[in-house]
Amino acid sequence: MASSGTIAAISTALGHSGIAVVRISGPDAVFVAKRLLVRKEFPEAGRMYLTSLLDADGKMIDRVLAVRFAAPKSYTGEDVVEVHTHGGSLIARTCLELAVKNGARLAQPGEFTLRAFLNGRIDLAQAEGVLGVIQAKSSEALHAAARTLSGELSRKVQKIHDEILRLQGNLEIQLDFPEGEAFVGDLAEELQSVRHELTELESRCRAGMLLNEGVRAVIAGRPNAGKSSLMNALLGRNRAIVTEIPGTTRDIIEEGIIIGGVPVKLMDTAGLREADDVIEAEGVRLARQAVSEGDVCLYVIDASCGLSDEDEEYLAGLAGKKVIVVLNKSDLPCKVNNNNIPFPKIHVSAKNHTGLDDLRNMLYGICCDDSALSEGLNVSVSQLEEIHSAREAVSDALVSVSEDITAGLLGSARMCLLRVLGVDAGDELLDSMFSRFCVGK
Ligand SMILES: Nc1nc2c(ncn2[C@@H]2O[C@H](COP(=O)(O)OP(=O)(O)OP(=O)(O)O)[C@@H](O)[C@H]2O)c(=O)[nH]1
Ligand SMILES: [Mg+2]
Repeated sequence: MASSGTIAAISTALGHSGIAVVRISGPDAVFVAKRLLVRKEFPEAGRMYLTSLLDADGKMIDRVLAVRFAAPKSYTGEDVVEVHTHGGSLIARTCLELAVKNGARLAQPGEFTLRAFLNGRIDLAQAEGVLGVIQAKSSEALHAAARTLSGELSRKVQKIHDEILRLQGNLEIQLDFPEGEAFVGDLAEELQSVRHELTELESRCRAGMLLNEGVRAVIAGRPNAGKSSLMNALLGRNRAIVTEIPGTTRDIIEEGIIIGGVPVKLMDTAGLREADDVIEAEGVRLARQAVSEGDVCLYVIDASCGLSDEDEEYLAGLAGKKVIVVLNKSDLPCKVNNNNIPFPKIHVSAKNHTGLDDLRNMLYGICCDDSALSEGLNVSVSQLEEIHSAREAVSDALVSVSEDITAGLLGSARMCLLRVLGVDAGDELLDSMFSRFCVGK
């Protein structure tokens, strides 16, 4: 993923707003900016100057603030000029067009952050933190991303890497000079401590992943059990249609809620039954698919009718999955014998909104309770896989039968950790990483 020349983009969201920021970065950033602005000099880097933005005919179109950051002390590590126009997509777009007319080119998604990485301002772990901060859906997720952005993950990874390097170095000296001094310290003990650090790091990263990705909770059950009513009650608004006619919901309806900082995607589905109607039958197929792909199933039963044979049959097919059986309509007399149900169960009334807090707590306990949540670190899926592989390699090293195999395993553990930081990252990895960013970041 090569990146050269001077790039420009609108770094704020388009639309009516107080201000909009157009960012220009690269060797000609100052030259380009001078062509658009009345002010022709920026004597002091990092200082904002009030000036005017001129259109192609030299007519003033906005009063703006401009600031220059001199390489290497800028976000990208290059010369950067930011022009802060008044909000409104036309002004910002015109400013961007003028920058392009005067020598800049439009930036690709994430290209400013890519340059920050290529110029050594941040490593790949921190770049993931940048993305995490932008995309955070809860304050817990924001804290996890900020920890990664500030370099906490990078420092931890680097420290473990250096420890492994030292152990590998000692082992290799021993292999090369067997008659020399024996290994200083207990290798097994040191490897166990490294594995412990990697285990702890992996669980913090998994917690960070949970805060970002969240869980998919699929609401399923027989027609008329009250699935859509439960969806609406959990959301606190009437999103899904509720009627007394069985087979009301056809398509899957998705909405997000946050429980304890973890985003939970609720999915209301069509009632499970043998349907003659083609549309309903398709809805039932989608419902079954959603349950099998979801992280947890909230299986709703109309407790005032009792547990049907179909319910029992369906629940039996869910063995091994995370399931909460929601005994709905608890405002009416209950006809369910609780002993027949092989999953955690809870009484609620979607109509009267009772039992919902207990349901949320149970959902959190089953899917989101992670002691590392408050220490979560933001990572990408591939970075988490690398940390996991590093841990596996160290575990294998602990039981390896020969010293050169141990040294080789420690070498691969180190490579995994270096890839988390983006050392020697190839174009493919950088492409997949930075294409997830928005334009202007
Ligand atoms: N008494 C009582 N009635 C409820 C409760 N929850 C839902 N109902 C009623 O049960 C009927 C069906 O509710 P829905 O939420 O549409 O049921 P559903 O499971 O989504 O049904 P389908 O979409 O047809 O599969 C409606 O008449 C609701 O008012 C409850 O807690 N108590
Ligand atoms: Mg429904």
